[in-house]
Amino acid sequence: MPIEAVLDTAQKISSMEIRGAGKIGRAAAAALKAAAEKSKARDANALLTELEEAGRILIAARPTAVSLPNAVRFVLSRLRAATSQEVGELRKAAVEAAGEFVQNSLSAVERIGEIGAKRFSDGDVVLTHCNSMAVNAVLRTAWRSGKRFEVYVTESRPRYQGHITARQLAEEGIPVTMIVDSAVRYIMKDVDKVIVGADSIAANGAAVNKIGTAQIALIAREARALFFVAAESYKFHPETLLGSLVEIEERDAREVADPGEFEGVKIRNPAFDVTPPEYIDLIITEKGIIPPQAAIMVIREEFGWALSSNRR
Ligand code: RUB
Repeated sequence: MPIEAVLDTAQKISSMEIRGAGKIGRAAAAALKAAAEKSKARDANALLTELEEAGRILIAARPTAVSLPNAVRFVLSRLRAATSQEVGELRKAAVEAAGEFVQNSLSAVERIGEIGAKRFSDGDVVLTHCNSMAVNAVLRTAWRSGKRFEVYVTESRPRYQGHITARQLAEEGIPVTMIVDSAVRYIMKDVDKVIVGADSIAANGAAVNKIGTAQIALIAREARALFFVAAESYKFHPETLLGSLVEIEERDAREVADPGEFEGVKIRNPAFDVTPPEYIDLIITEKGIIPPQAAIMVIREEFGWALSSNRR
């Protein structure tokens, strides 16, 4: 029986109380840790079965951010690889793996901040979309290192995650201007660099991120502004190497408008879109800066073990 912490985390992920790909992955790892700690399983098999069930519940909470299944995979693979069949040992392995995922993930965000900050200069006009911890780490690190630039932030309808970004950057002292999403092309002539986060990076280097990202990339290309994606390596999607497509979440229409006020009108609410690699100048990962074409190498390096066996 899945424990409270797992159901609670899954609910918070699907309602977006916990949101943003990195946070979703860390929350899933923390929920597995709680599940392992509180489990009453008497043998190793029973514990593994319980945690696999918990993993399935967590993964089903939201479909697009691969950080979620990658976090679950990280913890469960450690259990499956454990040589000991002693339940206490296995529980310990799960708790340690979950803690490690969270720690690695937070360090990756900081490292992306350090690496990405070098790509920003005094006088830059930057634009970002939605709310990404990786992007904020880059801009924060650049600002704290003394670089002076300004940032345009889109509102990011329908959930207005841009409001969060605008407040966070303003708190840091960075000059911020907020615009409606549809003002991007009007503003782009003044913008030097666009930086966004990612929920998934496909094997061909395409970046899946908040709805609207792909059209911002198109506009940036037209205006010859650089387009950067900041993404930890657990945002790279292993199954895309084997032909799977990244599932794009369609959320409740009521996030867009009250359907009751629009009789005879269908309302759609796709939450993410896909920016093709041709529109991406570089991807900033914690391992370094790569062109989108190198995504396949990251996937092979990070997840080759999972792809070449059935220990997923
Ligand atoms: C959030 C979003 C973010 C990425 C990266 O979408 O698209 O750009 O998740 O964020 P939502 P981070 O608000 O629907 O979850 O860098 O924090 O992982």
